[in-house]
Amino acid sequence: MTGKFRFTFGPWNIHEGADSFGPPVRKSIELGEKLSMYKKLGFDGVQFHDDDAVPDMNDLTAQQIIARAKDMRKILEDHGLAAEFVAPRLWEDERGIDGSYTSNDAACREYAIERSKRAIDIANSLGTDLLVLWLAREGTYIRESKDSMVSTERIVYAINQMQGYDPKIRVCIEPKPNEPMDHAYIPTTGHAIGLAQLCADPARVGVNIESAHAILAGLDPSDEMGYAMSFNKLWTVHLNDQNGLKFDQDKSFGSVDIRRAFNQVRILDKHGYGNNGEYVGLDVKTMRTQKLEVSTRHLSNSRKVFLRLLELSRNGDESKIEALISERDYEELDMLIMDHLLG
Ligand code: XUL
Ligand code: MN
Repeated sequence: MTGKFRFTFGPWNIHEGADSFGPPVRKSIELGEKLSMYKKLGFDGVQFHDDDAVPDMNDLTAQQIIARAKDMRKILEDHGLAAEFVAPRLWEDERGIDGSYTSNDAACREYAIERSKRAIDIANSLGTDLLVLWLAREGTYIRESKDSMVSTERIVYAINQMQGYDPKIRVCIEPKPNEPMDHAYIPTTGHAIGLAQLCADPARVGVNIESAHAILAGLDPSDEMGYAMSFNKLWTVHLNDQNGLKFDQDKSFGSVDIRRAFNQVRILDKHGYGNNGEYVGLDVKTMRTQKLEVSTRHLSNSRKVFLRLLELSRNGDESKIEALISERDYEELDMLIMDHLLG
């Protein structure tokens, strides 16, 4: 338990508050202004969608995209920030309506792979080898619309194309069981790690575990993290919280279940997460009710909660814990943890 943690978030985590039922409620903040907030909020790195870094990239040539990404790298350096990863945003384009890599339309599948290659170019230009794939629409609303075996093969094919395009790129799948789709094809960490074994270079496929996504799958995020770490495949995380099985809430870390958050911090710290350069990423959204002036508080709050839980985790009475485990006195262990968390 020695690691020092570095934190990241994506610019989409400072947002205007629009939801499925209502318009934006806060004015947009330009990327440049957002970047100037990172250090003040306690963050060292930026998570990017490809078009966060290079807007309107579908209208640009590959060379123009690389040039603009290099300009962005300079801006990051001026702010003392690093790029953690780039994620191709495939789900907003009309060619992604029925999925991207698993679309039934070959031209749409081809677009998705080409766009992913451009995202790899952006990652290289920004100085990161990490590509996150949130497989947003790779799933179905009705079972009969796609074949799950063919879809699995198509996702593998797409990842193989990326691995062939860049022999260094690491592809990091962010599993999520539903939303926007009824059922997604890669809903859990286990699915992502299983899929890695089918790829051309399994060692370059890992996972990004989002707390809320694991909870939506009915799973415990800390167990998912431990599972991924046992394969050396936890390359980033999206810490947040989620109040039960409903829409993806992206609530501040620990704001629903502090003990569940404690266990995520504990498993990460216990097994040296961060020692190979992994960042602690957040994927949190402020409440729609919040005024502009305080619409970044969820970020600094989540980081603060992580660090306070880290202190609690490191100050735990480990020998007492060990003794209670060996006596199989889990009721007392339960109370020991509760006392520790309640202070
Ligand atoms: C979607 C989600 C995304 C990814 C990045 O639920 O979590 O924000 O993290 O594309
Ligand atoms: Mn996420």
